[in-house]
Amino acid sequence: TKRIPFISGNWKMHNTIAESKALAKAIADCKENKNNADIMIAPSYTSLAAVAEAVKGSKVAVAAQDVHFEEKGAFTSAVAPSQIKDAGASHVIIGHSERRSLFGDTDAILNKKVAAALKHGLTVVFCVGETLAEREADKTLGVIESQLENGLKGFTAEQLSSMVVAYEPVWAIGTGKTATPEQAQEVHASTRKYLSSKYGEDFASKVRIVYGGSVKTDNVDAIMAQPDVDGALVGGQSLVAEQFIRIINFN
Ligand code: G2H
Repeated sequence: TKRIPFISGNWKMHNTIAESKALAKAIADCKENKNNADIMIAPSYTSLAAVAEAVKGSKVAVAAQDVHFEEKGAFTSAVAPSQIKDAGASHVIIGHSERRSLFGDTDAILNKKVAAALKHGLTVVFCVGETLAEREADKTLGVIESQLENGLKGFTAEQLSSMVVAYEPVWAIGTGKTATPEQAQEVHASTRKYLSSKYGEDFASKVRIVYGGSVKTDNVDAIMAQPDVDGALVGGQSLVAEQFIRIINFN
C-alpha cells in the first residue's frame, strides 16, 4: 500500500492574526504539490478562524494544537472540541511533547482528549516520543508503545482509522538535532508493528506515521525516503512559506 504523504506544520506560539493569514494564504495558493501530499497547518487558537477562512477551498487542512476534553463549562482558558470545529479546524494535535512536558498532559488526560476529539469528528494527530535519557537507557520502543497503549486505550481500529501518529523524539525537537533517517525508520517500523498487533494488519498498513523534530528543507528528502515514514510534523521551518512548500515538495 502506498500511503498518501501527510505534511503538517505546527506553528506553536507564533504569529499575529495578520501574519498567520498571510502564511496560510501563501501555502494555500501554492499550486506545487508534486507528491500529492495531504497538508495541514496548526496555528494558535487566536488565528484559527482567520486561517480557516484564508485556506478555504484549498487542499490545506487546519488544526488546533491542543483541545480540552470537556464539552463546555467552567474551565477557564480551555477550548472545547466544538469550539475549534466552529473556528474551522478539522484536525487537532494531541500529546505534543511540549504539552506533555510543560503543561502536564499525562497519558490519561490525552486519552480523554482523544475521546473528545473523535466524538466531534476531528482528525487526531497523536504525538509520541522518547526523551534523551529514555533513548540512552534503550527504552525508546517501550516508551512509544506505552504512550500509544495508554493514550489510545479503549478505541477500536475503526474509530482510529483517520488518526495520524507523529513520532517526535523529544531530544530532536527545536534543538537542531534530527534523528537519522535510520533511527526514524526503526521507531516507525516498530510502531507500525505494534499497531498491527493491536488493531490488525489492515489498519497498520494504512495508518500514517509521520516524523517530527527539526525537519528541514535539507533533511526532509532523506527522512521521507524511509519506507515507514509517511510524512512530517514541522515546527520551526513551517513558519516560512518557501521552506514549508519545499518540504511539502520533498524529493
Ligand atoms: C517538533 C517540531 C514540530 P521543530 O516539536 O512539532 O518542531 O521542527 O521545530 O523541531
